Amino acid sequence: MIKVITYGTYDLLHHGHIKLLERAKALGDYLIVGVTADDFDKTRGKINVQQSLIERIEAVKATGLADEIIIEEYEGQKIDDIKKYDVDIFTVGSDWTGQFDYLNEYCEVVYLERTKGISSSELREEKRAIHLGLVGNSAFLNKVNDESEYVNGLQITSLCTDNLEVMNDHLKNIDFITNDYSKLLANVDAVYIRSLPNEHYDQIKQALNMGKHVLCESPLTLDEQQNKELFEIAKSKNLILMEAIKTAYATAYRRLLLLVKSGKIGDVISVDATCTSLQSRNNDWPGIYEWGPTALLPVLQILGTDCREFKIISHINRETNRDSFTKIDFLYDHSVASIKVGDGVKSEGELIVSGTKAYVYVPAPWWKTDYFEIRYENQNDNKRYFYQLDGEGIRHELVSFIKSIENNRYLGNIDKQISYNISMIISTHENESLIKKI
Ligand code: C2G
Repeated sequence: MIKVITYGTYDLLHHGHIKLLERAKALGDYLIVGVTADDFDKTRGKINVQQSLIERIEAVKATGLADEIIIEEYEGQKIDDIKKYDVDIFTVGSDWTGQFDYLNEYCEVVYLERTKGISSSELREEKRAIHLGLVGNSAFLNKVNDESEYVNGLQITSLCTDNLEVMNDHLKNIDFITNDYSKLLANVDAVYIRSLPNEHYDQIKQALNMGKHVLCESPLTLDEQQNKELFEIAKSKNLILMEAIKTAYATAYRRLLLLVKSGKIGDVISVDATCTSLQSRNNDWPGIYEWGPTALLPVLQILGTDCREFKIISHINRETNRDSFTKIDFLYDHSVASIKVGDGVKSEGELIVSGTKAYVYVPAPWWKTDYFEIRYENQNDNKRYFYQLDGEGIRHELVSFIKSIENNRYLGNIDKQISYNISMIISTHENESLIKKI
């Protein structure tokens, strides 16, 4: 019996895939199809896959062409599988010609002509792309525009800014540039807002009232009630309002949250997050805006939004009269937390989650990490985790926003309660009588 094996994502199964499977089957007597796992696809840069692994497996099964279906989960698995299943022939489409010649050491390698004129990514693009407008004066918009290139179903068509000189040529060449926010809104399906936090509420509200979906940098508002009001408006209009904190979309950060919540380190007693920088150019806004939401994220996502009390201490820069360093200590029923954020002060940007069995250590810059450790009393038990992160999480955040719009339901990684809490804590910082100054 000649055993053949082939692999693929098989997203939105189409006739190109089926013709490949038919010809693969014809090469032997028994066909094994390896369908790629979501994580493996992400690791190899396929971040726009529309269907779940189960849906993709079911679609391949329904063709009746596969005698066996396995899941491809890691780099190099093909060699393991060829040995494990005693495979005679490995085959794949000609778009991969040469990429798998190394498998000749284990079995025959056959590249089958790829079917022209059809691909999963074209099918994903076929749905009219969502037209996104960028709003703000920060050079960060250049990064968002560049990251959008990796996202199927999204097209950045417009820019609303008063600061064109910080935008790169790529951004300067988009279809529509204005400094009139209403004109931009008339031109797009959705907006990404990275303006000053005290502008967010009005800009989000105006966008929602014009029927536009909103992705806005955190804090969404400087007032908890306004935050709740905006989510109510979005809900009533069946629109997506999503808070942008790119860390929430970094795979390593997501995985460490899941491990902590699964009890891997025992009961969590303390969460300590530090984020600092010297290079922020926003000298006209409080330092806590720069890093506060990011540093708050693990505290609120691990310990919750119902702390008993919290205390804010800020170092005020006498020249700029703005906070260059803020420490917030939290007291929960059975745990504590502390964040240190500096915009004008440098410190070690690490995240430590302390537990009764072990602790999570994320080295600086933890907020865009691809790596973390779980450390035990006996160092031999320490475990290290690595999850590739391309684009600091921005492209994954954009994919999540687009998928939420396409599926007409919120699929983001930051729940509303967290968003409310960030606004509440930041607004407390605004109230000078409630904070201590050094
Ligand atoms: N294919 C084809 N014609 C197309 C599209 C795809 O012959 N128009 C083939 C691909 O060459 C591949 C299989 O169908 O052999 C599945 O394609 P994808 O789902 O796009 O997956 P891909 O990432 O190309 O799979 O490690 C090997 C990869 O997993 C191959």
